Amino acid sequence: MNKSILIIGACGQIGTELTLKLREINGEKAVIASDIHEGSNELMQSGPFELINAMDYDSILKVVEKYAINEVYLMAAMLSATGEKFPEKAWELNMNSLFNVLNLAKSGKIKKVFWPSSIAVFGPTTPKENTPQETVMEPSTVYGISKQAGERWCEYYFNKFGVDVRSIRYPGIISWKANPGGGTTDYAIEIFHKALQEGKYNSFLNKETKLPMMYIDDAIDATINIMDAKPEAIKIRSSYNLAGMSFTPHEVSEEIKKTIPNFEISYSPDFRQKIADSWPKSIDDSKAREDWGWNHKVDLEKMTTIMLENLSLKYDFNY
Ligand code: VAH
Repeated sequence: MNKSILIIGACGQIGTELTLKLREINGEKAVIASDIHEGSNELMQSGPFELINAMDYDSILKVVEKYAINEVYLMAAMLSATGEKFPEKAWELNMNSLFNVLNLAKSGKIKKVFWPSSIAVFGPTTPKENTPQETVMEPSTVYGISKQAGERWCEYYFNKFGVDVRSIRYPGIISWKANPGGGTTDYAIEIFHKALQEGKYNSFLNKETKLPMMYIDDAIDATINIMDAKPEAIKIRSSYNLAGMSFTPHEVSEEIKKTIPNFEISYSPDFRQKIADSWPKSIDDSKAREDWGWNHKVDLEKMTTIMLENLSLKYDFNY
């Protein structure tokens, strides 16, 4: 069957680069980007775009029917930090958008769904090192609660209605093309921009806050790999643990100093410190590796090089 793909939330940090990659693979006409507002010039010029409110079933259905969509990547969500400022809105967006897409699949209007979960499903009582696929999950953020609930609904729709929905628990995602939006791990992106713009960064997480992270290319590869896997390979229909690397603000600042020796970091933890403290330090993603061949490629050193090289072009910075 020829793929006709709809990406909801295509203008976000992951959605932008996922759209570009899927268009590279499948051709621009096969991939419809959508969001509640228009996106970057690069995204808007790369292929078809539709305005969709992810909470409005009819606005999604209209585009699904217009393009005979058979696969949906639902990338729209309110992330952890913003979700703590607007808890009801976060719950509404994160849950209603998921129900809309699961119900489209249940009715047979689409064949396959990707929905991102997050390591935010884990909470303060979860083992912090090498967090297992199955363990205690008592999330303490609205974002984490919505992702935990969403995982249960994905598994329910698969078991009850045969909906082919696949999911990954993303760690913090690092990228330079599209700005992040309201996450707790965003410090790991901001630090590179500030290092080049100002030579210093005041981190909103403290020095030793170790969190699971991943470079965007690995996250996009994992997303496409799990969607291309044979159905029988997907043995977990809630969501798969996924990990790339784990590091602290101190460790990433030391890596930056190898290129920008005078870079200075300071620490002023804010409300996001409590969120970060509730999350794991490292993740056991052996199930994803066993079931559908996941393997990350980018480590802290390589990620730092990529980020500084690309952002120095953007800021015209010679180091
Ligand atoms: C956030 N970037 O910080 C997201 C992510 C694991 C963190 O889900 O909210």
